[in-house]
Amino acid sequence: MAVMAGKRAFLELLKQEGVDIIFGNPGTTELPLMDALAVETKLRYVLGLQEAGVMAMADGYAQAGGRLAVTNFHVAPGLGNAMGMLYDAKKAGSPILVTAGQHDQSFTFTEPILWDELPPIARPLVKWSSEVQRLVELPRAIHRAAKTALAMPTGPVFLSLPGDVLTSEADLELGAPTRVAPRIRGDAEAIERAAARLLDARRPLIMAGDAVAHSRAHPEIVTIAELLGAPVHPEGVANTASFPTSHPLFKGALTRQAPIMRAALEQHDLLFSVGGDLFTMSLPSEVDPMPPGLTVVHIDADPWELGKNYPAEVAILGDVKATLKDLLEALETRMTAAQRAVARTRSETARAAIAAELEKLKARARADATTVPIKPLALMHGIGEMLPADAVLIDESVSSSPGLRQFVRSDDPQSFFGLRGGGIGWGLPAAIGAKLALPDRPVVALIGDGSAMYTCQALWTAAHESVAVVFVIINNASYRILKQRANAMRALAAQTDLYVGMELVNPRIDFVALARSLGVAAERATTVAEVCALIKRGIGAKQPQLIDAQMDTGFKPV
Ligand SMILES: Cc1ncc(C[n+]2csc(CCOP(=O)(O)OP(=O)(O)O)c2C)c(N)n1
Ligand SMILES: [Mg+2]
Repeated sequence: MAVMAGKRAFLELLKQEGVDIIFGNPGTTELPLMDALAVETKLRYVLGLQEAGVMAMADGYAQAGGRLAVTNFHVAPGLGNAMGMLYDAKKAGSPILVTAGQHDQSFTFTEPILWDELPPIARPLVKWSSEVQRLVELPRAIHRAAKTALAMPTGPVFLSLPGDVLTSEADLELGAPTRVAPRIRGDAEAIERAAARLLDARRPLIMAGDAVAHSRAHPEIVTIAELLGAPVHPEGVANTASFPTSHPLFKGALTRQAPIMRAALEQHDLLFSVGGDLFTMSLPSEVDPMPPGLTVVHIDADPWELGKNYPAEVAILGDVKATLKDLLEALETRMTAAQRAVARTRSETARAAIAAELEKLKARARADATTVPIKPLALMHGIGEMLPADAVLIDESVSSSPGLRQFVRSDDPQSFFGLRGGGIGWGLPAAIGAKLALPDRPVVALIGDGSAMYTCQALWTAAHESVAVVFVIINNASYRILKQRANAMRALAAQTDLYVGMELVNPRIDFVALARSLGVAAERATTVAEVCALIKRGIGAKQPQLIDAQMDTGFKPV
C-alpha cells in the first residue's frame, strides 16, 4: 500500500496493463492528468486535434498491435465527438479502454458546463461502461476494464473519471492485471461432427473472418483449405488479412450485393464460416444472399455471431486457432484416400478458375495502366505490384476498392486493415495508430477524398509525432459510391444526372495545400506511375507523406 494521488495511480495502473500510449484531447477536467504526465517518462501522450481522429488512431493501434489501446476525452462533447469512430471500434472488436474526464462529483449536481452523464452515452457501443466514484475503486476499475476489453470477444470499454477521483489521495493497493487465457478449444463432439460434414461436402466454400487474423490462425486455415480443396473468400466486410491473399485458393472479396452473393454461394453445397459474418449487407434486397439448403458450419469466438441470421448445422464456440487445430486432426484421421483424391482434383479446378479470373482482372487493369485521369482498378494493380512484402495496408478506398484484395499481397495477419464498421473517417487516423504499433513496417493508407475530410486534423498528429505513414488520397472529387448507388436506383438523380450532396467541387479540395498546412509533405500525382513512385519515396522517408491522386471521376457502369 502507498499513499498516492488518483492521477498518478491511473498512470501506474495503465503501465501495469502494458499500456505505453494515451491517445487524447484534453480539457479542464483532464488537467490533473496532464499535470501528472508532465513528470511521466514511460507513457507517451499522443495529442489528436479532434476526438473522432483520436478514437480511430487508438483503434488502428489496437488492431495492428493486437493490444490494449487507451484514449482520454473531455466530458460529454469530447466523448460525443468520438462516438462514430467508437462504433467502428466496436464492430472491429478492438480492445480499447476509452476514458473521459468528468467534473468533480461535488459539483455535478449544479449541471456545470459540458456536463452530462457519461456512461449512458458510451454504453451501447462498449462491453462495459461505468464511472469510478471513489479513488479506492480505481485499481479494481482499471484492471476490470482492461481484462474485459481483451477477453474474447474483444472490444472497447468505457470509464468516466471524475476530477475529484484524480486529485484526491488515498492509501492504495494497486492490484495486478488478469488476462483470460484466449485459446479456448471448441466442443470436441461438435468438431467431430463438423469434420464429418466437411468431408461429406462436394463443393465446400470457406469464408475467413477477422477471428482468423485475430487468433493468428493462418497456418491452420491454409492447411484445411488445401486439404479440402476449398476456395476461400474473406468475410463480407473484410477488414483484416484473414487469409493470405497470394495463396492460389484465395478467391478475393465477394461483392456485397445480395443477388451477386447469392449467385456465388449457389455454386456450393457447404459454407464453412471461420469467424466470418453471415452477412453484413449495405442495402435491403428482395433476394436473400443465402441460398436455401446451403449447409452452414460455423466456428466463431463470439457466440452472438453463431446462427445470428441463418441456422448453422454445426456451430462451435471457441478460439479459431485452437479449434481449427483440433478440426484439422479430426479431418486427417477421418479422410479416406478416395476423399483425398477428390479434394485434390477439386483444389486443382478451383486454383485454375481463380488464376484465370485473376488474369482477366489484371488484363483489364493493365489496359488502363497509363490512362489519365487515373482509373481505380489500374491504381490498385499498380500499387499491388510495387508494395513491399512487409507493407501494412490501411484501406478506406470505398468505391475504388475492387481488385485491391486480389492485387495487394496481404499474407500475414497484420498486413491489412479495412473499415469494419462503415463509419468513414476511420482510415487516415487508424493508419497513424497502426504505424505507432508497427513502427518497423511501411504503412500505406488508401483513403477516399470524402473519407479523408472527416478526420484530416489527424495529419497534424502524424507530422507532430513524426509518424511516417504514406497517405494516398483517392481524389475523385465526389462521394462516388453514393453517386454509383443513386445511379443504380434509376430514379430522378439518374434521369436528371444531378447528384445532390455528392459532388466535392466548387471548390475542389486541395489536399496538397491542406496537408502542407498541417506539416505533412505532399505532392499531386496524375498517373499510376507517379503515385507508385511517390509511395516508394514515402516508404523510405522518416516523416509522413501525402499523395493527392487525381482520379477519373466517372462512376457509371461501362
Ligand atoms: C460517418 C459517416 N458519414 C456518412 C457516411 C455515408 N457515406 C458512405 S460512403 C460516403 C462517401 C465516401 O466518399 P469517398 O471517401 O470520397 O469515397 P468514394 O465514394 O468517392 O469512393 C459517405 C458520405 C458514412 N458511411 N459514415
Ligand atoms: Mg471520393
